[in-house]
Amino acid sequence: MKKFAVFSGFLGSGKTTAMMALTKYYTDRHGKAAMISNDLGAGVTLADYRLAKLSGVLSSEITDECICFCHGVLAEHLNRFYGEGCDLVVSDIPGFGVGALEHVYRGMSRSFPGEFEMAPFTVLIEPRSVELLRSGNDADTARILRAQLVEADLIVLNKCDLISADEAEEYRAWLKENYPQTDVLLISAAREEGLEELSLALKNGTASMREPDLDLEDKALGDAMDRLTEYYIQYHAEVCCNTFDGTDYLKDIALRVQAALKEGGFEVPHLKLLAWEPEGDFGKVDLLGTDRPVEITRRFERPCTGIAVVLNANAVCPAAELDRVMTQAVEESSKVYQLEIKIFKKQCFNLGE
Ligand SMILES: Nc1nc2c(ncn2[C@@H]2O[C@H](COP(=O)(O)OP(=O)(O)OP(=O)(O)O)[C@@H](O)[C@H]2O)c(=O)[nH]1
Ligand SMILES: [Mg+2]
Repeated sequence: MKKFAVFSGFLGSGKTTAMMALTKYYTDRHGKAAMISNDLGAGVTLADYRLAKLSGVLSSEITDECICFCHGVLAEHLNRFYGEGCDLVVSDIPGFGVGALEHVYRGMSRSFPGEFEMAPFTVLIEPRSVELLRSGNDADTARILRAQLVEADLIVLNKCDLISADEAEEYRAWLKENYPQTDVLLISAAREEGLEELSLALKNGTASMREPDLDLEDKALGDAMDRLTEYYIQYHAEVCCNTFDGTDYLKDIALRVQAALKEGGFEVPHLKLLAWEPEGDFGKVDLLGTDRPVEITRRFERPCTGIAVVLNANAVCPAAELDRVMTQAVEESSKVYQLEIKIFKKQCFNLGE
């Protein structure tokens, strides 16, 4: 079997966490699986792929292009995994993933007829996004969420650990009623719950290859995408004496970025802060909005002396301003923690430019 599925969903909905959990679970119980991390950035290794590697998940990365437009490269990655005995490969998609059915599912079927078996097009959503939709909100985020869900073959409500079982069922019923073409599964990727149902849905299901009524020219949707700025930095940080708490250091940077963006009236749907020691110990901190608490996703197990750091941000903020905020936060935190830093790579670009 050469099964392939795309995981779409809003920034921070848990695609990477779910792909990592599923890949491990599926490999343990159903057959070998792998994941592809698809993010934008020129020739760099981004946080999600590094996280998958540090977590021991079979994975690869496509960074220079969206899988919508590089079918040959995607096919190479898929064939390598299938050649290694994988039955299932899942990939995420950068930006908001809107249009993936046409560009990836039908596109791959046209480029490589009959070669890959398409599993249901899977869209992840988290409870607070369902709440936003239920409120009838018409802001950018709600428009993007609706455009994503209309395309879905399978909706996965993630982060169910954050709500009660009754609420989860209520949300499922609402999603089912509003998107009757799909199945709706409940999972908690972080707690590795609901993965059997998800495995079976991907293993046994096939993509509908529908052509939903999707207005890709929707100006508001395009404008919303254009407002997003991506930031990437990779550097090395070494303490001058003794050791330091790598997790607290990442958290300190996140708090500074959060405060500065909030003060400027900007938003940050997802800031990822990942750092690791040469022996493999690592820490990860996430920020999912200026109004939400900084989350410690994984703590370093030991005190740090020298770490490699990758920070990725998606923000609704002009590129120059985001660059300034991020650079200042890194400099200030590094000073407080008495770290000498050496920057290897930095990129900041607006998706609309
Ligand atoms: N409580 C809870 N948190 C989760 C769950 N899944 C993911 N998260 C957290 O949500 C945040 C974002 O998760 P990611 O997997 O990075 O989300 P993503 O969709 O890949 O984000 P982008 O790559 O920015 O699009 C991280 O802090 C995760 O730890 C879950 O099931 N429950
Ligand atoms: Mg991700």
